[in-house]
Amino acid sequence: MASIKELNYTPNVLAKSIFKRESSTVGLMIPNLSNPFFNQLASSIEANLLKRDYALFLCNTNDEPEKERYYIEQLASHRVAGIIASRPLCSKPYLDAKIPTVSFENRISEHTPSISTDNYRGGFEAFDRLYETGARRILHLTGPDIFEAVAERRMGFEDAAKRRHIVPQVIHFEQDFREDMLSVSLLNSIDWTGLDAVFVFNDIAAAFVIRHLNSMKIRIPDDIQIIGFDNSYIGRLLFPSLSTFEQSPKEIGLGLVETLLALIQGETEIQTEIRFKPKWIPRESTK
Ligand code: XLF
Repeated sequence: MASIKELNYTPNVLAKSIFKRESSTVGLMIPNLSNPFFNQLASSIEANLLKRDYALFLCNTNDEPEKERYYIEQLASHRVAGIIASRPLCSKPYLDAKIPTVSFENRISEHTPSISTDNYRGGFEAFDRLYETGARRILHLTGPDIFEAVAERRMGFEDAAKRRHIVPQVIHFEQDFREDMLSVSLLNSIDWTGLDAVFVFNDIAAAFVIRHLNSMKIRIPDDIQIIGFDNSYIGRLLFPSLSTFEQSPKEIGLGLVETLLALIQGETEIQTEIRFKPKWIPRESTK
């Protein structure tokens, strides 16, 4: 102990991990750092890992499979103990790397544990809630279908509409929200005057819609009601504040970390699909 103090010794974690063939670092793939939901999810995962003495290697994949493949190689060469892949867009590279992995949303394989929200149910309920307030001309602004959660929200929404004999309008954003979308906007091409309500695939995209409607002096919720998805903190900062469905980063982050650590420890009885219930959060943007 005296020598450790005197020499100001710190262990060489890298050397130790080469010797043990594994480190106490976990790789976290985040698909979009501009989206507040993913900030909150990353914070929750980091806090849960820290409590268990694991450090984080953060990889911003930008929803690009190329970057994802690059990071999988990096993580493998750093001998990470495991990977948490959010919204992964490739699967073979994860399976080839043979590192314990869990995903948030998009499934990597039927054996790779995955955690998500019951998105179908959220989409279904979003339609019903709007319908019950009298809205009939309803638009769904959805995202790319390669995001499984988003496709499920759309399917739930469309099935609920079909049950009421309504054909909703559906418009696709080509990607999750990015800052460059502020300049060239798909929103300019939509005829908002013919609508009673909009269900937007996530809160950050809904924030973008609220900003646009405010600039056009369209009153929310009197002229158009809006529902988002996530319950990320941005919904409370907006005016009017956003009604939404909550998927809890706390619950999801804890679930991802516990499942990954169980995998790392070699447990065999691991649930491969965990779904959390979305929770309705009514605020000012709906009636
Ligand atoms: O992938 C979906 C789309 O966006 C994810 O759950 C999110 O709602 C996060 O904002």
